[in-house]
Amino acid sequence: MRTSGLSVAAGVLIALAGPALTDTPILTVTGQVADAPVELTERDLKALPQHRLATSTTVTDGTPVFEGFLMRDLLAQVGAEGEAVVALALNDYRIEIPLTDFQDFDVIGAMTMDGEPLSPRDKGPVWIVYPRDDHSELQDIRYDTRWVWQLVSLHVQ
Ligand SMILES: Nc1nc2c(c(=O)[nH]1)N[C@H]1C(S)=C(S)[C@@H](COP(=O)(O)O)O[C@H]1N2
Ligand SMILES: [Mo]
Repeated sequence: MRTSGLSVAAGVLIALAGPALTDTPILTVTGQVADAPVELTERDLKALPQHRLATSTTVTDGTPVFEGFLMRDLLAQVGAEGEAVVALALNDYRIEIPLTDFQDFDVIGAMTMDGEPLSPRDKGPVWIVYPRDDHSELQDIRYDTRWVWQLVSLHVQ
């Protein structure tokens, strides 16, 4: 059987485009949003403006560079209205975060660290990251607990 040159070329182009952005939902937003529940895929989250942030963390060495969407952009996109979100992680860890955090600081839903996708095995696919090194008030246990990794859902209330 003869392999089509066209399909080989298409395959090479797809390979060069990098890993496929899966259409599996990875983050759910519930509660006080325009049309709950909102299921977001990696593609949806990557379509938001991407923001880069270098910061030390309490769980990594050095100063990794994180990239992802601004939490306020995500919440605006889904029409969130309320006082806080309850962030829930894969391991059932949950914590309430006041929405003012996302207005006052450029908090991101990080999807890459040092250019590598955050995998669900290690803090991914989404890790809430605060610009800790830029604001001394963020270097506090109250904020450390809001750095939820393996984020699964946000409930707006
Ligand atoms: N998914 C998830 N995120 C989490 C936690 C957790 O248990 N699961 N612990 C939180 C707490 S209590 C703190 S202080 C910071 C740092 O956690 P660690 O110092 O226990 O590693 O991450 C936060 N994010
Ligand atoms: Mo903690």
